[in-house]
Amino acid sequence: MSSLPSLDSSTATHQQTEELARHVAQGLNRSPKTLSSMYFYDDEGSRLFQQIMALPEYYPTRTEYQLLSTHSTAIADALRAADDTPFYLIELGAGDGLKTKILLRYLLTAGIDFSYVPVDISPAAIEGLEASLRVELPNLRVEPVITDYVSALQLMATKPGRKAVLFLGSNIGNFFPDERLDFLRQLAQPLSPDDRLLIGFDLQKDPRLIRAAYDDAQGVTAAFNLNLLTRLNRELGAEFDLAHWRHYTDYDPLAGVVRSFLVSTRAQTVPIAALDASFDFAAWEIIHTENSYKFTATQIQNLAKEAGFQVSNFFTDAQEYFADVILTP
Ligand code: AVI
Repeated sequence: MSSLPSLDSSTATHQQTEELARHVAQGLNRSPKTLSSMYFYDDEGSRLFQQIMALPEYYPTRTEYQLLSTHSTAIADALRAADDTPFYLIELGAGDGLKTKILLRYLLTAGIDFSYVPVDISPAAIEGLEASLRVELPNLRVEPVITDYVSALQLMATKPGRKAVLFLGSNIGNFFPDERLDFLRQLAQPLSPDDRLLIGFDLQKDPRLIRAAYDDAQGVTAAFNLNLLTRLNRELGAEFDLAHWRHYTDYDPLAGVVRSFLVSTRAQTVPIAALDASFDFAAWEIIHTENSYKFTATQIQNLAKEAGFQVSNFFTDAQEYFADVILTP
């Protein structure tokens, strides 16, 4: 099997900085001001997210881990081809691959012929994952790609052969509803009827439990949110003074979404050198930085249908906190 084309990291970095600058200029000129959670994941943000996933309040990761452990045989069997055609197991937003290793181990032990293609925007995350796979699963064929989801989708279209795509961890919840549908439709395009898509969805549950997961007692989620400003300071020459910004989050059970904000604790003006501009913030003005949508089973069914998929398997945990759903184009 051929490798995916590798990206030149210096070009990618330059392009990414320009994209970031464009995004920040747009977002901070809106009302209310916004910045996309896509930019949380520099190396420090990815490191903080690893810590979030181990927090007592952050139930999604351990729930999905248990779910995948419990149903590993059924899930792996639903992902592989009935006639055992070799396939690419492509993971969007692979991170540390902790949960995926459950499936990888099962597929390797069963002697299934596949290559693992982890895709992540963070070079450090991919390097760490590759290093751990070399030690833990030395026989696994790995073809890592450092890029964002959109480029990954374009790369995927160039891949011949059968594909099983993983999109775990409720990353789908971070899209706005229209972007989510658009993304799933784009994802459906390069897939053939024999391919599979496994998506993780965080389910609607006790609002207090959801809220706590995004406002942990140790303040790791706050550091994760505030790190976005540190990134803008470093990459765009911004002058955010973190002493005057706060993390705030809330769950809206009507809309089924956790919204996270950075709150300006006083009136301030922040210069951003790369934009040759300054931005004014009133006292207690917010920057909306993240949406984390939570779903019902019916919403998942409807979304899949609208995007051109059928739900072929719906796996959930005993408490019905989380669902891993296998979709067929
Ligand atoms: C990556 N994503 C699914 C996480 C979530 O739960 O929305 C990101 C996160 N933000 C705050 N905590 C975790």
